[in-house]
Amino acid sequence: VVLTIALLGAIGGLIAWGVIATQKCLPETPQLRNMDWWEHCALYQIYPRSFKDSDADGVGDLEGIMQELEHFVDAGVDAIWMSPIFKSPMVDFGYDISNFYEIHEDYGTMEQFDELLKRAHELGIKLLLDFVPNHASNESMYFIESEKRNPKYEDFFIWDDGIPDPANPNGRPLPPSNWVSQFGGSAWEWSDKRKQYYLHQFAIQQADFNFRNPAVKQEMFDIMTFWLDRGVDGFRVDALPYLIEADPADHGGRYPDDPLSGLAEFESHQLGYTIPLYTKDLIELYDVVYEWREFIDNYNKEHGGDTRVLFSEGYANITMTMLYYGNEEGKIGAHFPFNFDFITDVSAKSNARDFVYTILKWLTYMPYRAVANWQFGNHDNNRMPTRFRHDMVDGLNSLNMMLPGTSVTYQGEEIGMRDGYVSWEDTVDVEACNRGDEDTYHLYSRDPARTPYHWNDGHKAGFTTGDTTWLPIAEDYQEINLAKQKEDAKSHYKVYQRLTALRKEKTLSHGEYDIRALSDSSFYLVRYLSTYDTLVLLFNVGTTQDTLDLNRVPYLRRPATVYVSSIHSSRDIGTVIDASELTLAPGEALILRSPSA
Ligand code: FRU
Ligand code: BDF
Ligand code: MG
Ligand code: MG
Ligand code: CA
Repeated sequence: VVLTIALLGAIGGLIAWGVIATQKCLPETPQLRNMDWWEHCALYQIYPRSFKDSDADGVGDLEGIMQELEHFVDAGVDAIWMSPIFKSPMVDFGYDISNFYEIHEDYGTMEQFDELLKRAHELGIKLLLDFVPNHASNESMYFIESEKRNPKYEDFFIWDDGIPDPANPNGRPLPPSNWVSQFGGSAWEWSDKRKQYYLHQFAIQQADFNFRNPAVKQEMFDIMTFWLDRGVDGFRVDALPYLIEADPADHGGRYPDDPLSGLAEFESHQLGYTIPLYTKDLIELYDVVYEWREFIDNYNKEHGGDTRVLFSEGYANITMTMLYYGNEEGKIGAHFPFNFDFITDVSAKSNARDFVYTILKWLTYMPYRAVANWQFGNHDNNRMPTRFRHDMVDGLNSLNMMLPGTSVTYQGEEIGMRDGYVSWEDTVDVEACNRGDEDTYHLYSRDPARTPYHWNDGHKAGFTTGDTTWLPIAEDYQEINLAKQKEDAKSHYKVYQRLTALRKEKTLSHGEYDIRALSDSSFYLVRYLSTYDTLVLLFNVGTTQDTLDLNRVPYLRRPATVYVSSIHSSRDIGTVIDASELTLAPGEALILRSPSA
């Protein structure tokens, strides 16, 4: 029974599967299966520090999110995941957790959290937390006790004596291996207290847990149980490729060096100097993910109610990414791994063929009956309109919402927020500070994607009533803000609202897809389902106008009508498209509705 439930939970809408049965004589309405909430929701990432500040300290907080919950109803968002809100010294703005069971004081109290969750649920919105299992702050009780060799915590982290230094036999040993941290510098840090090195794949203050210790694994179950018992709908699970490193037992008793990349531009302390063979994507980490899935499926079974989910995070090649879904032996992992292909594989330089290829890559490699997901940004990457072009915002949001599976929006994408300018003096991101200097920090900084949300054109963009903010407000807030976009006749936000409404149609939740480049500049995405309207996205991702031959678009019956268009399009909602020739301006996107083919 457990297995059946697990299987049912894992499977989702590879689209044909949405249709349980079609009658032999069309056009009769197909019988459609029920979808679980997470299989086709509009998911939204909140970066809590920058969403809304309620107490004028310049830092966003839970009360602020609570005040603005209606925004999600208005925008048509079904579910939210929040970057970490737990107690933290904020070296990596919450990804360095010192107490996994407490709310950070700048963000609020446990009572406020409970209230936020309750109100979100009253509004029909699911709320997911960010679960950060790879590491804990060096100020966590776990680390403090481990450093003291308290037997209960002694092996909670990856400790090693290091290698005797031939040049200095009585001095501090050399680091155990050449491993490089994600934020630059050696991944090993010396502890004077314990006279050993500990591993940190991220900042020095983020010590890597030892996942070969059963007590660590148990602690992770306890943390998840704690929040599930409070009622959360699941977790986004952080930094999974780094969960487990090579075991010295398999390498003659010492930590093996990662091979060198051979790239001359990197020095030994720089990320890129090595190839992460022993530090990333280790096959054993997937077993941990599969155990978590079993755990959450059991939790669902025991407690009933709506399905709680795991969405996994990690940048890896397609094969290692797909293993998060599960493996061919029938193990099941995350409900889905986040799809970062629109972030890593395409940019302003990409043409229509690159887009189609990137989309089909995910859909091709995805296991049978798995659920896809799409996103263009997050707190770690430059914002979507900056990475692509400003005139592509509506087309990219359309693509996100029209593809099969779940759409993921990063805070601000619904209004087309761009990167904010953050000077070196104002820079606070540990990655930028550690890897860069005054001249190079912009190559690494994640601050531009984390500047506060633009609510309106007033004081501090409506983010705070205080005089300072933890990161500057982006300079373009008077042009780009929610209040203005609600008033303007045409706006990114209004397009976004129409897109989330459109997602409710069965063609998008249950329909098949067809996608193809029409030229280097333009491609079509067709969604179709017997007896339901056909929906067609036409998108010119190029920088010159492009004339399309609509006879080449399958299932598109003309005349068709424009359901939504990019704000700079000359075709308004309701425009009838009859001719076979259609010219799209640079960046222009149209969604056409036509009767079922
Ligand atoms: C990756 C990330 C980063 C954070 C790191 C370590 O997406 O979430 O934001 O710095 O993992 O937790
Ligand atoms: C892995 C990674 C980056 C991300 C951030 C944290 O290197 O997850 O992709 O941009 O710097 O580390
Ligand atoms: Mg505040
Ligand atoms: Mg405060
Ligand atoms: Ca690790």
